[in-house]
Amino acid sequence: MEDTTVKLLGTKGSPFSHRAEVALRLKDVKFEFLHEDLAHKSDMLLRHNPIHKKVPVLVHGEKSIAESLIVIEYVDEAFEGYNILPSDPYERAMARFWARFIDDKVIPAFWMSCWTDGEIQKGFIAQSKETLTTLQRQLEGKKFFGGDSIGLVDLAGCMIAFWFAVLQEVAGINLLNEEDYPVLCRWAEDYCSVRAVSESLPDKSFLVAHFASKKEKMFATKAPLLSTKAGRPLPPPLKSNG
Ligand SMILES: N[C@@H](CCC(=O)N[C@@H](CS)C(=O)NCC(=O)O)C(=O)O
Repeated sequence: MEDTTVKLLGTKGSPFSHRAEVALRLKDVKFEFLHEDLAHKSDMLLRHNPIHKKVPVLVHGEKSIAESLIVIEYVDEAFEGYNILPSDPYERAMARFWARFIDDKVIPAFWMSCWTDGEIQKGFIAQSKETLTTLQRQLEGKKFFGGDSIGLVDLAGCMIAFWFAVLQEVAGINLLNEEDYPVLCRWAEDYCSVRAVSESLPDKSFLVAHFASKKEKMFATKAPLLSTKAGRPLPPPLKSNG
């Protein structure tokens, strides 16, 4: 008999794992969440994602699918029920465009705004404001990026909805706020109150502690500098042991 079990290799603190988890919950797919310790990656993770060695990885029977946006699309196509992507080809293309915009522009600019300082930080903050303003415009007249219910772009934006507040608290910046981005902030609340989402969110205090310790380690290392202040290291890529 064909193996059709579904396993998700992830970490609770990872926004990328969260994307995959929400997709499975929206589709009502029964799955087993296998928690990865990214400091000691399991053989299973290395076997199923030998290229990137990152979470999430969806293991569906004998098949493994890596990269969160691809996992979401796979889940949407492989299982019946809730539609995560729109059925109209143009709308699907647009959803993919904005999901990529979040990964390629919004997240990197915000991330670097958190972990740099001086003139370099100013540059990233300006970029971050621009990308958040552009994204906010996409929400005009809509409850979610997907319309009345959440879809690909909302899942792609989960880090903005939940993780950004934690990151800016730890980094001591105030980029995403009610005054400048009322529509995005309202969306973030609506997104986090969807059941499939709230069931998949990590504990906020756990995340604060996690990123605070990461920040401490980051600034204690002698990594290459990306700072106008001597002694500040270049931040490592987003990684979570959560
Ligand atoms: N582009 C990937 C990013 C995944 C990612 O960065 N995962 C982090 C956890 S948040 C990870 O596994 N890091 C392990 C490492 O970099 O070694 C996706 O969308 O799935």
